[in-house]
Amino acid sequence: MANPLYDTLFGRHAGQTAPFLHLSDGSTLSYDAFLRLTAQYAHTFRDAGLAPGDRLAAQIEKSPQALAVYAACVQAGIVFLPLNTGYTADELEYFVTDSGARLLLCDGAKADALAPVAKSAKASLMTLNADGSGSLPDAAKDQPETFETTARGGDDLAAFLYTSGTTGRSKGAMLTQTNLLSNAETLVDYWAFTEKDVLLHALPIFHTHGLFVATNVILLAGAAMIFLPKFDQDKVIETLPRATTMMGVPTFYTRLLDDPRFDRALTGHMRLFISGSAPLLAETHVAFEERTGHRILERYGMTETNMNTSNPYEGERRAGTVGFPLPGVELKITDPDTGKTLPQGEIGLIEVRGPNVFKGYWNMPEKTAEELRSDGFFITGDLGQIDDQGYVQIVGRNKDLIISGGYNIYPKEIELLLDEQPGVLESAVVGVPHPDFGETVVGFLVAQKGETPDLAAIAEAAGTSLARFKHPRKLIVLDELPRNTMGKVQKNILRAEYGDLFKPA
Ligand code: MCA
Ligand code: AMP
Repeated sequence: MANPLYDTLFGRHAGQTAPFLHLSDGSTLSYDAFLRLTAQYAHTFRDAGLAPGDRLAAQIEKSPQALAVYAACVQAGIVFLPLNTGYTADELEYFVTDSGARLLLCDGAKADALAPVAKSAKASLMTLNADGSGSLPDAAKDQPETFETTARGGDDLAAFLYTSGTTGRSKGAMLTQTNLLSNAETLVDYWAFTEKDVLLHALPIFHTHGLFVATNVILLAGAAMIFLPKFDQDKVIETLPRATTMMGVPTFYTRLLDDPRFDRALTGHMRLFISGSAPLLAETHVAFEERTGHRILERYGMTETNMNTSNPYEGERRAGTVGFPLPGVELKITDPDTGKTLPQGEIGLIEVRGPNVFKGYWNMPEKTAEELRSDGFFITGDLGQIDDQGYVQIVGRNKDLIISGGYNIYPKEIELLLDEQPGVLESAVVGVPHPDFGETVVGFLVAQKGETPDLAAIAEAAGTSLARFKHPRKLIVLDELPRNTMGKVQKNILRAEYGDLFKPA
């Protein structure tokens, strides 16, 4: 095939009038209409000077047009780099510069703020608004509705997704056509998706979960999506009767369980609920089954690897586990110090190998070598064990990471900002349990001698440089940080001591 990812996910739907997207305003977009728009965008990008292999960075709201940008990149061989819509201009500058993006696509409302970012990165700037208007659609509207698909191989890059590092800079995970396609093929099969499915899609489309897991699976199955701009409880409950399946982060399911309208009658027709991106508490799994009769299917993945494991579709879905390694994915538990495989049942680092595992970090050969072994095994940084029946359980993380509502937050990034604030000597950022987000961010500060840090000013400083979801939900001044004899801050003590901060009364 000339371009395996495009041909398999998109191209083969050409001419199909079956619905691809059901939209919030009640309208429907067919596969054919979507692909015609895709071709127009592909022409526009090519006319803007983007060649195969160039990067296109996009910080755009979720819309059918935004999905067509992804499809157009695949069709024209451009590497798609989607960015969280919550990122500030400060955060964006790094991604655009580091990736060497040739084009930055943003919402019109952000164009003024991002023009200097594009300029300093020598990228051109185009806009695409949530309602489908903007300079991209203007330039695309008279373009031809077919495009000669650019030839690509399985090893060519399809996307960059940035993932933060425990220390230092974010890393651009390079994902190939084969990474994405092999995982979509496995998941369609494993979760029994067919063209009859209608997926309720309320996830953002700038991460693996909403873009590659949800969207690629639907495209490959030739199914349809109810495409909501975001997770809106009322809209989810209103549209659920027309869906057959839903994918979400645990926060989606805890929010739905808090709603009395979410009951057996509303969900009885559903085929499957899938959860991932963050741990689903066993109690949520149990409460969900009691309420609806459905057992949520939990799976486990990463930006660098797509999906690695899944509970079975037919067999027992076991609460508190992420199921079995997917077909084609090898998984082993290793000793964090020696790298040796541990006996079954012991806790160690989860390592995975397979066609799903990324190619490496963009321009970071040392980081790549630290995490991706020469034999192809990727060291996930998650701690886990395998039970006697083969179910994988994630028991912790060997990386300093907070997952809030499915978004990853690296404490180091926030600590660096807090440390710079007037009156602050040092800081430690930890995640504590949160009833809605699973975990949330708390910042601990030690004042410089004789100083009283202005907490309101610090919160404001966080506001201008960090995306809202990373902001500490509480700042607490301590006399000193707990440290072990080696001088290392003992975050586990802070987590234990302040674990009840957000516990419902
Ligand atoms: C929004 N806010 C958040 C978060 N989301 N704060 C902390 N953590 C969050 N995740 C902020 C909002 O800006 C707002 O700020 C306030 O919190 C509450 O707003 P709310 O309306 O409740 O937020 P929301 O719009 O409902 O968003 C919550 C959400 C959303 C629906 C859980 O975060 C979401 O869709 N998360 C999914 C993330 C995801 O797709 N992750 C997959 C990563 P203010 O109070 O100032 O108004 S891919 C991955 O992890 C791997 C590969 C995998 O395995 O899938
Ligand atoms: P990211 O790099 O943003 O894609 O986040 C990947 C991380 O999310 C993994 O390394 C895990 O720590 C976490 N994760 C994903 N799915 C699950 C799950 N089902 N249970 C627990 N943690 C998960």
